Amino acid sequence: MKMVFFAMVITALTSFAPFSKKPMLHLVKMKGMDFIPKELNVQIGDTVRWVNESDTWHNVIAINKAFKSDNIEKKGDTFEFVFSKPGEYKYYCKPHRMMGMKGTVFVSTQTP
Ligand SMILES: [Cu+2]
Repeated sequence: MKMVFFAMVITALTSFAPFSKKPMLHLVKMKGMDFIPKELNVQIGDTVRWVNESDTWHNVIAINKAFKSDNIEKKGDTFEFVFSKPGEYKYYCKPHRMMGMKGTVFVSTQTP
């Protein structure tokens, strides 16, 4: 009897949850003159955190102007962006763009 009750509670909680999945946090390392990984697949509501793991400064600028970081000065400094719209977000690091420091975040809608 107790088991049935708990099963019902869990079912109720699950069906009233606003999201079909929990938002996730994705990390992109800025190392050398590269974003690692260069391409990333996320879902709406997910956060991407860029982490400076080098001894020079970087920044993160979306070509479609969706986001633009300040200078991410030193090792351990980060920049975060929450993706709320689907699409393809190409971005680059301004001082190292010519050296190929570019990346893309692909944002897909949630599957029900
Ligand atoms: Cu850079």
